[in-house]
Amino acid sequence: MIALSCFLLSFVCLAHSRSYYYGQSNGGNQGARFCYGKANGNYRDPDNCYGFITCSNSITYKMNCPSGLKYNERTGRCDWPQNVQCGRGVNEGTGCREGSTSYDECGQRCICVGGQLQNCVRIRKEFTSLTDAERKRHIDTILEVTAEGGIYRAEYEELINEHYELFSTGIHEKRHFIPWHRYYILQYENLMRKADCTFTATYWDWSLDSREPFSTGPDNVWNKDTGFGGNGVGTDQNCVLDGPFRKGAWSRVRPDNPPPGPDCLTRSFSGTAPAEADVMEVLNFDDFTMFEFGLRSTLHDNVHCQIGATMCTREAASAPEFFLHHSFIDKLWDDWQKKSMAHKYAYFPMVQEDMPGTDLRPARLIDLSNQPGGVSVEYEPFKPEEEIRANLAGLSPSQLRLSPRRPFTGLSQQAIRLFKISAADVKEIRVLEKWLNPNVIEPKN
Ligand SMILES: [Cu+2]
Repeated sequence: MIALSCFLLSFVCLAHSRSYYYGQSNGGNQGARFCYGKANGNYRDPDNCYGFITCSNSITYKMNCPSGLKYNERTGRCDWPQNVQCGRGVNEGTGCREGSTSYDECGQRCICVGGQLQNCVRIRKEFTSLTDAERKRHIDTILEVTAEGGIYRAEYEELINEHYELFSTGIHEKRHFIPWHRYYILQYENLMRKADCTFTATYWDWSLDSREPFSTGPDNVWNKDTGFGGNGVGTDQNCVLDGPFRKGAWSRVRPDNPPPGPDCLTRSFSGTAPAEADVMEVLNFDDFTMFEFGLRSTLHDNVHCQIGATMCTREAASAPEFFLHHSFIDKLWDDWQKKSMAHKYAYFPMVQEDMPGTDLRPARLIDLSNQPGGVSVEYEPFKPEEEIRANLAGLSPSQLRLSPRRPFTGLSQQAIRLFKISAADVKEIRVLEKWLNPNVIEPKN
């Protein structure tokens, strides 16, 4: 009722709304100087749809609309929200309760500070925890950005080929592997957000004991209707023939002078991914070198080549599922980092060498809440995974070793060749595999 009468008598109400000088610039280019050189009158607040800025004799006043109304630039008055187009990137948050958690229009989780949404965080979720509508939007954005002839295609190609070019320059070795790929996921996410600012990278937890990693059921990543499509078809060079990235419907990025192989996205599922208990055992290593080695070889390298085909070549990043897999690997680093400050800042501050293809030291990527560009990221825990972890959490290392788990398939020869793993490292990997699971399955190829 108050809002309605205010709407009808907006200028009367405006006289009652809170107003104050802009203090320090709050990160935008406005601030106390917003009104310098401007004619007296009302202006759109670049940071806030629920208010506006009044300039009077070059003095800046920030004004709030009556509760629930937004400032309509066209009429110069506060108006019903449905009549107002609030520009992208504009903070819609005023009206938020001080200290409360709110989401901005790009889906970032923010804190309300002084009527503004601040400390906004991108929340990366497990792909299968998304609703069907969210899955569709996620994949539609990927399709839009990757579309041949689309406005983002050139930038996308450049990003994908970067991984191909840099493949053997250290980005798959201890000193750069996890931070470089953390940065790479961020570049991918930033590109997708140009098409849809609500996009965040999603991860795929392949370790769920309750689910076959390569099933194509409606819950799974590999579903043709709500996911990334299924396995490649052997009689057609392992091309993927269903789902959004199927042959004929989607164009995979190839490098200049591509190595022999089909242009379609290919997959060749084989073996079984490590189980949740195996993942927990790797997370339980407190020594960075052991943790990183287990994460990179037994979890990362292995699953790359279990998806197989495109994902088991230097062109792996051209497979859309590359970012699902790497986001999970990145989440596992984050899980490990959360164990203590010593874990968080382990090893990388000592690497005095820029990451290949960047002018950033690996240490710049350590803090997920302060990524390059001031981006803050969090991985949302995945419920089924959390439950298993909670069940296993109370176990001592020896009890954990005895806890039942699905046997996984060991590292394949293809993976050993792709990642140029030395004979000495292969020996260590075999020991680790046996230690994680005495029933480790011998890989076929
Ligand atoms: Cu890689």
